[in-house]
Amino acid sequence: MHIRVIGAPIDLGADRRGVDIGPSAIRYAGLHDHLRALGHTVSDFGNIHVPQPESRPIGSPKLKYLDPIVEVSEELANVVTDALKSDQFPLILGGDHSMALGSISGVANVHKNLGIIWVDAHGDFNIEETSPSGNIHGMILAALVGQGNSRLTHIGGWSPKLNPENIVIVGARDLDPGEQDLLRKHRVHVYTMSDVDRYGMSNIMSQAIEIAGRQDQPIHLSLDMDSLDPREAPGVGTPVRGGLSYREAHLAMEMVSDSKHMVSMDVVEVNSILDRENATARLAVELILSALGKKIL
Ligand code: HAR
Ligand code: MN
Ligand code: MN
Ligand code: MN
Repeated sequence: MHIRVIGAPIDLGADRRGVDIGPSAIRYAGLHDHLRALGHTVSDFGNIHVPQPESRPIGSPKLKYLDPIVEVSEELANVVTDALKSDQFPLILGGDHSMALGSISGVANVHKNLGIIWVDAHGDFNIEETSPSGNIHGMILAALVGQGNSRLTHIGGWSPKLNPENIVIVGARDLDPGEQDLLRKHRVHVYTMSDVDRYGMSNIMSQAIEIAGRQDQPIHLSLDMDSLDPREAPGVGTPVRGGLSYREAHLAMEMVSDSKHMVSMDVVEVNSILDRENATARLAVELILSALGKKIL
């Protein structure tokens, strides 16, 4: 496979600085060499341009940095669409999870019935009215199904990008009250950590792939590193205890790889200021490799 690495050093969607270093930290952990050792060809677009938060007004406290986030999303969507049209696999490195608005909008330009596997401690299904923080990284999935502020929902001039019934969230353990109502109302499939405990990751991922990939639908995988337990992934902006174990996360990636449905992937929320000796970025590389075909034997 030809993998197109795209850096999206965006930290406008969250409150804590440090995720803007994420793309460099993941590259520095040896991403390209490891991907080539797996047999892939790799090219690197570099990073898309993201304005520094200090250089732009924050705007409404209910939708912080809306203007620059929309600008960055438009650009990222175009870069991702171009990669897919050139038969390349887009691997987008964040940045906070607001970057998935651009990446998934770009994939949806090419794949009309797109399934999503969203591995995350959070639902990222808030709208302005339900968000406790005004941070746009917590609103991305809602925006992609057409809910919330129209500038977020209409990247590329159209909406909705996703059918909520094609979305599966895995690893959830921190959902806001209004967000829970929205997830139920839109019938998003949510597998909580409690579900992972009860049924095991193997069963959960079989179901997730069956839902997101039904009728041979392509799947976009969005991996938020805060899905992992903070003991494994300390370098994230919003750690939540009780997350995925090292092996659970690898198994999830391996099963997505084996499904052969994945057409694009993003890896987000690596916060290098909070990380310890690049451990979270190194783990991100390991998980990317499992998602892209690495086998133990
Ligand atoms: N749900 C909270 C909010 O909307 C926290 C969201 C934190 N999100 C992430 N991405 N780190 O998953 O503000
Ligand atoms: Mn997230
Ligand atoms: Mn998260
Ligand atoms: Mn199939």
